[in-house]
Amino acid sequence: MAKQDLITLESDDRIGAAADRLSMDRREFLQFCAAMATTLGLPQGADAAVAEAVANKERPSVIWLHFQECTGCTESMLRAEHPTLEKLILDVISLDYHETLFAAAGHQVEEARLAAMKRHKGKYLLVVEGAIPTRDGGVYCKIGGKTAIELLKECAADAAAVIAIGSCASWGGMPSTIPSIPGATESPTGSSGVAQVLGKPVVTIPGCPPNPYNFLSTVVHFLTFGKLPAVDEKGRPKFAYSRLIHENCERRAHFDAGRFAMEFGDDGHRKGYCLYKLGCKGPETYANCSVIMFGDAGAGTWPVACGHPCIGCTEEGVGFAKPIHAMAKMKNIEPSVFLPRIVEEKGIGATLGSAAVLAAVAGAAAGAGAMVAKNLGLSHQAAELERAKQEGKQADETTGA
Ligand code: FSX
Ligand code: SF4
Ligand code: F3S
Repeated sequence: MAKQDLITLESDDRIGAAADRLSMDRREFLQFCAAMATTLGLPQGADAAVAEAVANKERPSVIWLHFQECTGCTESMLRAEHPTLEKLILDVISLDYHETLFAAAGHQVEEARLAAMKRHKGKYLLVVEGAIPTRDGGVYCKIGGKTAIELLKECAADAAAVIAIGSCASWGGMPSTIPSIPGATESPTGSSGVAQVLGKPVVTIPGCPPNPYNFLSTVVHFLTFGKLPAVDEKGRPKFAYSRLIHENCERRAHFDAGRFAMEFGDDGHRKGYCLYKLGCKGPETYANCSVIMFGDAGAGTWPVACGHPCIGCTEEGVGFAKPIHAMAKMKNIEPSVFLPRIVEEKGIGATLGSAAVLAAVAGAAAGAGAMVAKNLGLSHQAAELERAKQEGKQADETTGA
């Protein structure tokens, strides 16, 4: 048998074993690896490298700290499917310390943390969830007699890499909100992000809560390439945070056509019009919610699809800083090339050409693009009819007819 065949067989065995461990069949496992490779924006063929890395039995040790937060980050991870966090914990990473998920408490878990840090010195991943209170020497959050500042510095010293998960750990998030009382310039406890406290950049996965797949993909990148993915100036992985939500939003064609919901529950809101005038921060928020949706709760589940404006939860200076109803600053006014164009002559609907581009990009079945165009055209016609009716009514009232 040729050497090449032996290698293939060996890796086939490993992939089969990894699929078994994750309670998937081979096909599902390879689909999961391909999805991770696509999310990471890796070139064609990289799914094989991802599969090899995930199949590898050498699991990186992870120490997960909790500080000022609501535990929503862990909760959103627990809701992830393909694989579930439970599988991820047991089979892809070795979770050696996690305060929420550990059955043990007190001295036992502190010993587990110290033992894991010693055993995996220089090799473990440190994941931090929650903000760090820095005011008054950090007395507002203590675990095992140590302040959050002390714990963070102690655990970060020998970590291979540090990941700040959630907006709280990324820059302070919700706990860092400045109260609206005269003279207040910071949060009552001085809540800060991991990078601020450590004085060096770390990878951040903001969101309140963050999308579990962005964390999973970051870990898979670490497994595949032995390093964390490329990040922007705020430490956010570029594969997930380099596009504005507004660029790929399903309501974008309505924005371009000037069709807005003006009040919650009004006609435009019920028809799925753009939420900009209700305070949607999609135009100034970098995240991939409009592309990969959120978790696995079902189709179309992300804030805007559910009818709520994006509050900019991934964006420092926007989420928890700007009032929810305040209108967003437009960062990019170029029309999206991925969505059907509403033509200038007062929007009779998307052109078939642009709809075909949409269908091709979305990988939709033949004819889907035309359906999108048709539906947008129909909803526009319905709105125009309604408007004409209202105008007719108003004219009648004015003339007393
Ligand atoms: Fe913060 Fe995560 Fe929001 Fe909550 O823990 S990002 S408050 S979802 O839990 O840190
Ligand atoms: Fe979507 Fe919000 Fe942009 Fe409207 S303003 S298109 S709802 S992201
Ligand atoms: Fe957050 Fe806006 Fe996405 S509120 S979850 S960044 S749509």
